[in-house]
Amino acid sequence: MKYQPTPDDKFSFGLWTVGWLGRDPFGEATRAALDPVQAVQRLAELGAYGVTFHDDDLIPFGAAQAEREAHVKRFRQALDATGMIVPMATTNLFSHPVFKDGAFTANDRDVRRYALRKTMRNVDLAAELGARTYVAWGGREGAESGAAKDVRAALDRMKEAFDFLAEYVTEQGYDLRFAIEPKPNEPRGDILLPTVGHALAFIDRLERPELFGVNPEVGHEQMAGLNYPHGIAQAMWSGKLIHLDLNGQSGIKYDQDLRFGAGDLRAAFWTVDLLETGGYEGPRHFDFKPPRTEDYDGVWASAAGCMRNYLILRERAAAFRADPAVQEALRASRLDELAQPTLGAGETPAQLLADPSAFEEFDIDAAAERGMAFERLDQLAMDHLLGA
Ligand SMILES: [Mn+2]
Repeated sequence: MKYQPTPDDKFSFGLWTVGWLGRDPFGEATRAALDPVQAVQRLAELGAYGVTFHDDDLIPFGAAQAEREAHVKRFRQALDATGMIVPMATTNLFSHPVFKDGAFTANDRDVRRYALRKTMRNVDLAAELGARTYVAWGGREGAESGAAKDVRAALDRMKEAFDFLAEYVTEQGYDLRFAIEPKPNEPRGDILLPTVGHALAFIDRLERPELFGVNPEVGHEQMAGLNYPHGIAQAMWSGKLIHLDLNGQSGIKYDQDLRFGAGDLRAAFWTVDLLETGGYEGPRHFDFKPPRTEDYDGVWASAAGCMRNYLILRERAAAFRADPAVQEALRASRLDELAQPTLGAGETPAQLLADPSAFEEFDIDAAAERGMAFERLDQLAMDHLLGA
């Protein structure tokens, strides 16, 4: 069947995505709770290869040890029965009221110490279940007002937490890297590490940067008005795209978490084109929320739609790249020239200064008159995307 996902496609979903009950700031839940075991079974049937979780998605907050073990055992049995894997896990450091001022950067030191313990405990479980990536979304790390958060001190505390956790996984011998997930706002008025760029710069200041990458989410970058494919391209260029959250968003507004392909379809096309041609080998992870208008039939239709849209876009992007007219248009737009170094091998400043063709004899007017032919190239992309 066309566009039927298989485990080779590496599609994964968070338990909290299909398990979202539809509770929002203005309304109560519209769906009954979903058993994580059922989520694993249905996602496997739909063609996913992996499932991811926050600690509290799997084990209710505050569960006693015996209850905790029973939940993990049932989950593990469901994984074994379906062949599903856990590529990633993460910590819920935002739902409980104790985290109202953040976790790693809460002003209260005891809350910060508790947040580290809660994270270490789930890092242990993540390693036990074979996860290779540990996502850190600091949803409550931020502020609504100016003096409430000393941002430089908070970044010191954030660095302290990540350096400590990196030390912990190293000491334990876990094969696990951390992926920092940026978001500009919501639920805090302003969140620390708001964009991919902020996160990349932060990682450079850590003691073990090699253990860190980013987990960019489509909607989060678009909430900041940014170009998602450009953001993940820079993360790839930095060797830091180790995981990602695919979903849909329509412009700068609240975090919509639409299914992948909904919202900005052109950005989705270029995202798939980049992932498929740029050497990304990680999971194609969906972090979306089936709208609260849907019953469970709608939830599974929404999850299936994420994968179907990815596969359609993968086919359309491949057809775009293979089209001789596109290859010709790429040459007309001089993409091959962009791939050439600006300077000759080992060319020195003195040599560039001595090259009259670079300045004295450079025909500025002729160069300024050259069209770039980008519109023809982009229309070919549009034709392929629309199947025209
Ligand atoms: Mn989101």
